[in-house]
Amino acid sequence: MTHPTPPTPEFARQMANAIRMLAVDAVEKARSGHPGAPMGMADIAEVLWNRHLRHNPVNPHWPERDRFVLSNGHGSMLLYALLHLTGYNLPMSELKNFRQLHSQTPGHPEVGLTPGVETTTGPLGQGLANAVGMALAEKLLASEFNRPEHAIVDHFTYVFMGDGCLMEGISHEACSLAGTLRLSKLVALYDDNGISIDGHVEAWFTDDTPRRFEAYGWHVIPDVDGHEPAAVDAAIRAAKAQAGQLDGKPTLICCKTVIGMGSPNKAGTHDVHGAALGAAEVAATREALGWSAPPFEIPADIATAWNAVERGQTAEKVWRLRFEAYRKRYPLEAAEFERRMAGDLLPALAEQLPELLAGIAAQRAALATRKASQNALDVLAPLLPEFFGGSADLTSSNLTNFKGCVKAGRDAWGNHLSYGVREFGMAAVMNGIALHGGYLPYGGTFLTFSDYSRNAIRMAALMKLRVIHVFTHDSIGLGEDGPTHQSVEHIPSLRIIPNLDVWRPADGLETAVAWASAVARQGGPSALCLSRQNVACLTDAGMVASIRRGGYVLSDMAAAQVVIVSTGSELELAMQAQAMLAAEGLATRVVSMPCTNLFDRQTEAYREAVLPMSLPAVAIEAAQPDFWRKYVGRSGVVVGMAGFGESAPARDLYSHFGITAQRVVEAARTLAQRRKAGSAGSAGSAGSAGSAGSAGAARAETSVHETA
Ligand SMILES: Cc1ncc(C[n+]2csc(CCOP(=O)(O)OP(=O)(O)O)c2C)c(N)n1
Repeated sequence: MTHPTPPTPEFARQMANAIRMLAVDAVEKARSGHPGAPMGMADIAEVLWNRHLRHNPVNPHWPERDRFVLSNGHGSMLLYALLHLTGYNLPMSELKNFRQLHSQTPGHPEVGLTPGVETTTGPLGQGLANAVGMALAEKLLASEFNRPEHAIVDHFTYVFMGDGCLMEGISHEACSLAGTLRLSKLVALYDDNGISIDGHVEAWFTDDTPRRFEAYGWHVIPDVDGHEPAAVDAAIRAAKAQAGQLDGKPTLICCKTVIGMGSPNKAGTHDVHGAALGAAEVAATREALGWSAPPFEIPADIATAWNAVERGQTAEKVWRLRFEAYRKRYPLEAAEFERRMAGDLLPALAEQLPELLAGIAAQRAALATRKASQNALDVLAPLLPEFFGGSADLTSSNLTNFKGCVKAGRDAWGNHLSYGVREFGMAAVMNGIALHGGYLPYGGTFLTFSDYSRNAIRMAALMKLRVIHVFTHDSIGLGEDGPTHQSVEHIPSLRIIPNLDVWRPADGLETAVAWASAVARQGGPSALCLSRQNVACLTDAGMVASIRRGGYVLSDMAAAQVVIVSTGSELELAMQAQAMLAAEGLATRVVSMPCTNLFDRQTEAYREAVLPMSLPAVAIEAAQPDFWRKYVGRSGVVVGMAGFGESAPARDLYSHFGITAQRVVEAARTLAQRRKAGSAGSAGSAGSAGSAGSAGAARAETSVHETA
């Protein structure tokens, strides 16, 4: 969508000034925000958005649009100004409402909230990694769906970024991968203004960025004057030319800019990075830019020049014609492309799932849940052509590959990628893939290293992305690798990320249901925490519906006195404890809780039916214990890990740390005795207080039962 007639240099400057003044005035009105980056990048933005970016403001979801990512998300007013000016449904009233409650112009861009925002940015470096994921998705889709003379997928991903994004380690992970994979339709424009929050960056950031990116295998265009539209335009053209080359590379355009360009007294200083200019400086800026329009008013000729609605509609129409020609020739592929971009699942998956799960349940094998996960993948993958799996260099440990999967590489389409040892990069790239559409990304690493990727997991949850994390080696049960690799706090700490479903399945069927639920979940990510070691088979085909509720009664006894709650590899300890207690004459109920987040979304009546307030409870999980207080109460008992693990065989570690059926038995005994004493007391004093009252009395006491 190259603009038919590029504006004159003077008019181009005025178009850029429209961005500058919208940013200045919005930040001034909000008394907070970041005017510096929008003012400094306004000229670059004019060239990219006005002359190159192929987008349709009235259909922000057009699949063939170029993607644009503002990785330096603090410069959000740059994006809001562009969206408003080019004709997205973002009226001036929203710009006036910058950073206010429920506005469409939050402090940092948020996908799903503002039309035209492709990803939520703000945590520096991640937008860049998202862009790598988008460019990867584009490349994969193109090789999967394009046919000779029918290029229905052929668009660019552009990303703006500042010094902050490049200082962040994730930029290394993502850009190194992008270079290796030769993502030649990725174009990064670096706002090289030499300023970050603490001041001039020479004291903390002296990388030779062009050489760094050359070493990654990028095409680098150094020393572009970011205030010289012709130079920026030439650089973008050169970047786009890469796409047509056999050995094309991603492009980095290094633009020298002045932060806060246009502000006579603050340009080039860190004062303009993240604070309103102040009334006097705003007036001086207006004067210096020759901008006489009042705040939030755009002169008609400039507004008209910016408006991209007609061009966008034409571009989409041209593509739709191309797509219809493709449909005529390749009707199945066209339908599949539409389904994939819509994110719908194949109807056959839902139809065949019950039978597939029954087949898995019938196997009744004692397997590590990581292996059960691979088995589930083998079964599900033929019905999920959108699967795009991977691992951060642990494929043979995470078992994220499946029968018939194809290794993705630089020159070849595939549906399983070795991301290399780049956990954070992998997680943020997966977010970019999900945002682009067309694939359902999942990736594996050891659960302990979820800390490396944590902020990208959080961003997936915030963005409501369907991304699946496969976290294996989920406890001391991994054994000899020792405490560096043994998760203790990770499961509970992941559970508290809003909108993340954390599964810790106990056996093959629970693992398969976890996969099916994660795949069907449209509004957020899931994490599957899986064992390295073998676990017993405890469920049967009749339990599928229960497992789907996240928590359920696995084994009940008449007149149960105590509930034993557990997850994952410890569920068999709970079952052993139940048998041992039964032998003593103490009846218990075992509750399996593979996904607490999902259980919490069930009705109160269901939750009460599974975990009655009237019964004392013991929880057992080889993890930090505090999380379980919300289910067992203050008077309940949690058998868990209070500190780090040790290096030893798993069996020795379980007994050393007291993660044993015996501990559960002791705890249950104590609770049952207390309950008995409590109900005798309450019956004596209150007559008909009943079991709920006695449970209340039992829960008033605290019994902490943790391992040393
Ligand atoms: C991961 C992360 N760390 C810290 C911040 C806070 N922060 C916002 S902007 C910024 C400085 C960025 O400098 P630069 O990219 O050069 O932006 P400019 O000053 O050019 O606007 C920092 C540290 C953040 N948003 N994300």
